[in-house]
Amino acid sequence: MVVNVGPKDYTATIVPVGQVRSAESDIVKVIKARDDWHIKQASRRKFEYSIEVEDYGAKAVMLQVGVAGGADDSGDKGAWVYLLDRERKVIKKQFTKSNKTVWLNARAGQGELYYVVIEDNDTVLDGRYPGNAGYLEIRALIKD
Ligand SMILES: [Ca+2]
Repeated sequence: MVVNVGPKDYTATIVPVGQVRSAESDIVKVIKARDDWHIKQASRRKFEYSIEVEDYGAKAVMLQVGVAGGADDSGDKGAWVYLLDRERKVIKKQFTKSNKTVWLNARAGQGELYYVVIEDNDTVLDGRYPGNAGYLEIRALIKD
C-alpha cells in the first residue's frame, strides 16, 4: 500500500494488533500497529506518545519502536526520535532523515511506562508542505 502525503511516499505494511511469531519463536506483540505523528505548531515541536509495557511474565521483553517519515524538506532535513523511561531519562535516541522506518530497540521492564518523543525544532511551519509528519509503530518482543 502506498500512501501519498505531500512530498512523501510511504510504503506501509498493515499489521493487525495481536500476536505473531517471529523467526526465532519469540512472541511479537504489536502494541501499536500504526499511528500518525505530526509537528505543525510552533508551540508544539515535540510529539509525545506513551507506552505501557504489560507484565507478560516473560524472561525478557524488548521494546521495538519504529518511526517512519522523519525526512523533511527544510532545516536539517530530519527529526530526532527519543525513547524515554518513566523518569524521562533518555534510553535511546536517533536522528532520522529517512521516510523509511527506523527502529529503536531497548530492553524494557514489564509493567513499566515509556515515552516516545519525536522532535523537530527547525521544520518550516508554513509554505506548501508545512511541518513534519509520519507514522509510528510499537512492538514488544517477548522472550520466554
Ligand atoms: Ca528538522
